[in-house]
Amino acid sequence: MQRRALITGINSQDGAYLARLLLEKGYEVVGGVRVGSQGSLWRLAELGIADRVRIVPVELLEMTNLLRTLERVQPGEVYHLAAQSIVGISFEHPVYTCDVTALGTLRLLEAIRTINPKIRFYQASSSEMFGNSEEAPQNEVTPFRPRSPYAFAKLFAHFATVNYREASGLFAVSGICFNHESPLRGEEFVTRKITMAVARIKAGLESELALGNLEARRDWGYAPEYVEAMYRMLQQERPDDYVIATGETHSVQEFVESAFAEVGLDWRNHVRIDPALLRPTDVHRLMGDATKARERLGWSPTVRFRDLVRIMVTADLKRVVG
Ligand code: NDP
Ligand code: GDR
Repeated sequence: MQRRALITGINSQDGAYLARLLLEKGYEVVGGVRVGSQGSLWRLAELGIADRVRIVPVELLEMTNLLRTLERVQPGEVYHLAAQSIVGISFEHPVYTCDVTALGTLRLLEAIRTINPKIRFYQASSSEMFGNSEEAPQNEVTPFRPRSPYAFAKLFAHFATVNYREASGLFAVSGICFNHESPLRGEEFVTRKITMAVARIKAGLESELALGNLEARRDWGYAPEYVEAMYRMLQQERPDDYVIATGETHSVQEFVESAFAEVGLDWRNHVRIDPALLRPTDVHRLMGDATKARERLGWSPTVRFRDLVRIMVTADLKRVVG
């Protein structure tokens, strides 16, 4: 029988790559889009799969909608990617962020327990939960020190997932993913903001890029590889939690330098620091240890930092210049 997966947040970067992966594996893919979504299905269209995904309404703020959707779709697997995922915005909208990202996950877990506790559940947890960790690299047993409403909302969702696994016996896994990027990354996030600006500056359409904290360090991987790990987590015999990361850390400034260098420009002539883009509390340095994923899931990343920058700059140049 054909396997059926429901992806919440099908409009997301990860939703698009995961949908493509699952279609390649022969799944029927059902994608959740929230009511009044501001996004569109452009990412699915760009991957050429928009007409192969069935779209259903998924609104994390609405419990009855989640119950009805699960009842109608009857998925074997739920990949829960939908969230208010923009860290900076979460400081301005902490209650909304927690309603969507923390309580939304709890509503979905509760809906699964009610409709069909056999459904396998993937929670999109985040390296932001580590915050300013004193340990590096961070792995599955590193203590969490969240530094934003987004991070503490994700921490709630993470522990809800763990508890539904332990208390209700759900096959519920939490993938603690470090930053992963691609040409489908939203421009709200720093990497894509940079590569899009580099392309536009190279094309002579603009000359300046305003950024906040250049010193923050992140462990940046390539999104198509990360969705493979999500899939593998749900195919295991037993549910568990996994860190997904490259093990390398680079500063925002290094990303800027590399991206401008790709097109033969000196970043110092174009980048301006805008204090309004600094966060009240930021995470200084993240670097993940994905040993468990390598050993148990057979997962390890191949796209490294320079490759990632090149892939993203090349794609944005093509978009802008043609
Ligand atoms: P995006 O930011 O690209 O997309 C978030 C998705 O959530 C969008 O489809 C959005 O819909 C949807 N959404 C927002 N609010 C609601 C709501 N109330 N009800 C239903 N859907 C809603 O996500 P990414 O692809 O970057 O990430 C996927 C998931 O993984 C997110 O949960 C993110 O927090 C998490 N994560 C991401 C990492 C990364 O580096 N990319 C790393 C670690 C975790 P709309 O289009 O309508 O806005
Ligand atoms: P992050 O990603 O907060 O790690 O969350 P983001 O790209 O937004 O920021 C990374 C670092 O860059 C600094 N920065 C800027 N960030 C943005 N967005 N815009 C700027 O102009 C800018 N200038 C500097 C930030 O201060 C920060 O230190 C992402 C999201 O996908 C989350 O949903 C996910 O959980 C984590 O990655 C892992």
